[in-house]
Amino acid sequence: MKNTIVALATPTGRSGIGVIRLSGEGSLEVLAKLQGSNNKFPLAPRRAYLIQLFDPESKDLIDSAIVTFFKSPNSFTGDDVVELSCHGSPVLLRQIVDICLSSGARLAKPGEFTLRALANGKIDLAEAEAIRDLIDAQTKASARQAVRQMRGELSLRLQPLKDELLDVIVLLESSLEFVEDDLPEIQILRVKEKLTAIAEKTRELAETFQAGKLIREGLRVALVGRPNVGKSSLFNALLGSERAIVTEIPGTTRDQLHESFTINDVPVSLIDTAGLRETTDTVESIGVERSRATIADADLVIVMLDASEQTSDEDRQILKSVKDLNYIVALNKIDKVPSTDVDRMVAAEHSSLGYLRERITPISAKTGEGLDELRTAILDPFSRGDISTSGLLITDARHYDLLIRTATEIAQSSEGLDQKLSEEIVLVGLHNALRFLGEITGETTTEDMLTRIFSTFCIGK
Ligand SMILES: Nc1nc2c(ncn2[C@@H]2O[C@H](COP(=O)(O)OP(=O)(O)OP(=O)(O)O)[C@@H](O)[C@H]2O)c(=O)[nH]1
Ligand SMILES: [Mg+2]
Repeated sequence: MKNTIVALATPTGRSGIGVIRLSGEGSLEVLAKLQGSNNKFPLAPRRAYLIQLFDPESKDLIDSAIVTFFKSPNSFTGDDVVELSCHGSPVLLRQIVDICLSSGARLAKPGEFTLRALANGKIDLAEAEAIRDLIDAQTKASARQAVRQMRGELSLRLQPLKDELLDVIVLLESSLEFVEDDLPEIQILRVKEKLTAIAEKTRELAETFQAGKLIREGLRVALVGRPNVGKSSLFNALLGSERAIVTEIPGTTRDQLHESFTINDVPVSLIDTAGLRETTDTVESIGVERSRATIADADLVIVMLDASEQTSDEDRQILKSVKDLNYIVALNKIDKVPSTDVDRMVAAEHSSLGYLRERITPISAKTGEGLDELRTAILDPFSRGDISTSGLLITDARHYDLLIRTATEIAQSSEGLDQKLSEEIVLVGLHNALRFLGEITGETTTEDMLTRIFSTFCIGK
């Protein structure tokens, strides 16, 4: 019984139904306590029953719930599992969880249901992480990636790499054991070829992390510029709602506004900042100070200039302050000036500041002109022009790191063969590589590592 865990599987708060999940050998016993004297029939696994739940102390009826029993090992965790779909009242759900606790279950730790599934061999580590990622996904694209990984696609992709690596290891090991002399040159060449191919495939998979990270974590983009250039107008235009206050008075935005939207499946968190200028107004100056901090934190800064006015010292000051950061320039209000002037201005800015022409995007926050180009320009520095989100992507920094380490170990081993290092030394690197690949799926993951990974789960998963 001590190993029976319970948790609310749905979010706290009022809802139509709230699901409480029990896992462990005592799950049915806990359920029996909730049924009280009505506990007459044995539950057949995987069938839904409408069951009345009672407070074991007062014997009061507290709810009617739909109850499903999953018999070990045919459950998510591999244990006996009972799921109670109760009415979604926070008070009621709390009461039922409390009854489960006083009936011998204990509260599940974060991710403990998934950890049990892992421990019982129902899923591997990459699949467990995918469950977390699916639940945390912010966009359809990242949910799609998580589902692919959850269904074992990543593990499947890694298997042939592991098999091929193991082949090479076996070959080298046996030559150590049985061959008197060194491996013949022709065989060394074959081994090297194989290693190069494995390293290349590993690196290829690792490189999808660039797109994977983008769709999972998204970008923090800060809008800056001197007062009144139209930052809040652009903020609203990109969001498609009148979220920020826009007026012709400079210094309108004093506090920061954050909103999120997506560009090509990439979640973008956009921050409208107070205009950057020296000011004696206390409130505005705090806003300006915050803007500076936000800029330092952003993945990308959009510096906005006003095409209907001469570029001022203030503009230059702002451009100077971002010169070491990742930034693009939006030249706003082009609806107010003839297009030849816009071209002239872009060319002038380009030559005077020496930044790339592609970094200046002429737009009108008012008419919407140039906004598509701006969206492209926002992703450009991160995607090198091309992100394909259709294949399987590496979305987890842990996996990326392990793949890169695998590829590096293999490359070094292959060089070792060139330098005629002994097979023993070469083998050390290859064994490391195999271990790194194993860590992705959890075959060779240490207890510490598991604890760290599962601390990123929340309770009830
Ligand atoms: N014609 C034209 N007017 C614009 C455009 N974008 C903004 N404006 C006007 O410029 C003025 C300032 O716009 P805001 O969006 O409030 O400017 P801001 O940069 O947020 O200003 P602060 O918050 O004061 O720093 C408003 O009157 C807007 O209507 C544009 O593309 N074309
Ligand atoms: Mg504003």
